[in-house]
Amino acid sequence: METASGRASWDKIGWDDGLVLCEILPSFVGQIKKTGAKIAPTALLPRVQPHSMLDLPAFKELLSSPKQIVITTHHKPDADALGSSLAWAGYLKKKGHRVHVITPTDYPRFLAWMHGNEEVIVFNEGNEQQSAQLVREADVICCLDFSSLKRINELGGIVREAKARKVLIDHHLEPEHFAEFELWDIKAAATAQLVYELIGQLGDHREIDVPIGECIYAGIMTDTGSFRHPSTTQKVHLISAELIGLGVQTNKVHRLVYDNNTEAKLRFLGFVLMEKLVVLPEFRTAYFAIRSEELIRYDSQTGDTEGLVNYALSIENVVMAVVIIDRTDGAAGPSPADRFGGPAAEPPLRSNRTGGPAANSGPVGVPAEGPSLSAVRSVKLSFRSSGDFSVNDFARQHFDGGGHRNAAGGRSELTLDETVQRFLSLLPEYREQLLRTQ
Ligand SMILES: [Mn+2]
Repeated sequence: METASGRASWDKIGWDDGLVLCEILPSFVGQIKKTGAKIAPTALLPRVQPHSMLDLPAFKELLSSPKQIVITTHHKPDADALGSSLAWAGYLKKKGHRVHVITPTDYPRFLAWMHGNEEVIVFNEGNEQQSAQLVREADVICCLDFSSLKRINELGGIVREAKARKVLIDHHLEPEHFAEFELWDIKAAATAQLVYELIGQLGDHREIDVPIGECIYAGIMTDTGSFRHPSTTQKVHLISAELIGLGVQTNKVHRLVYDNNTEAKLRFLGFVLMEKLVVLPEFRTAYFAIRSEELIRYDSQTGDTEGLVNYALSIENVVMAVVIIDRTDGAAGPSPADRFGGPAAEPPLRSNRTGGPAANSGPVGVPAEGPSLSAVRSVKLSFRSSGDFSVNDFARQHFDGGGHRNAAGGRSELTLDETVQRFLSLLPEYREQLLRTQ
């Protein structure tokens, strides 16, 4: 990943974001705490331009008359991706624009409360033609919370070719620079923070109402790991305070996002922690290996396996954690984003974004309908590490993946059992490295 110039090539980022700042930095911080070294966490990130500012007068001019606007965000949107998109959409609609939000894929059901959710067009749920037409006809396309067009799957090529003026609003590393208007700041805690600030810079702070504010708050809350990651600056708290002042009920947003588990998801978590967790103290490693029939048995939905790997990494003395999931993908095979997809290693089961608890779920144990004849067997791996042990190197060398030093994804075309055997057979080679990891 490191190039000769010492600059990292981040082109293999494939896992769902927010994590760049949220899940990697804490491990740096852990490292800093342990060594007592006084290094700013950002000093450990690759040297990149920290931000690019929008040409505000030109941008104001662009939005000075009603436009057809498409907003899109990354594969398997998280709360910041969807929240920033819907907040920006809510604002643009108030300003008289015609706005469509298109997501490349579905997203977790705990985001369905967001204002504007019911109008979201999910590209890969049979809306490919409609989406392509909207993108082709748009005057302006806003790309939020991702920095490379491959993060939006097939939609990427359509956006690239579209005649529209393109706008990037993002906080991830190394943007592809495909947009004429870039508001990019890796120091921003969330894209939702950038949206909040941009609306203010456009002189429209008063347009931020409670529904828009709730979406912004959700993005900031989740991307900062509930205000605990190092990205949680004074500014983040000040913005949150202003949102509270506007009438956003932060406890309500927190509850909607975090206290909205299905019974099946919790039982799945219980099952996995009880039955599937394997701890290998001799390698300071812990892993879960999950069968596709287990996902079906617990009616696993998009987002349900998110964060699982962190339970394994939270074990005292463990420095490498892995979730290995047998998933059967659709005929098209894994998407480019999935290919390196860490936390997004979910089974391609039914969409559930509009469902209330179990609203569109069949009884537990009933397999999801979907492509099975042409399905491609594939096993996904999601890696986390702490300290200087690089799961990026590990995943790249052995599991056709990569990502970042402390968070990476990978894949295997072997069966689940064979993949586990292969993983275990690699550990002795890394034993010394794992043992000396700080
Ligand atoms: Mn984000």
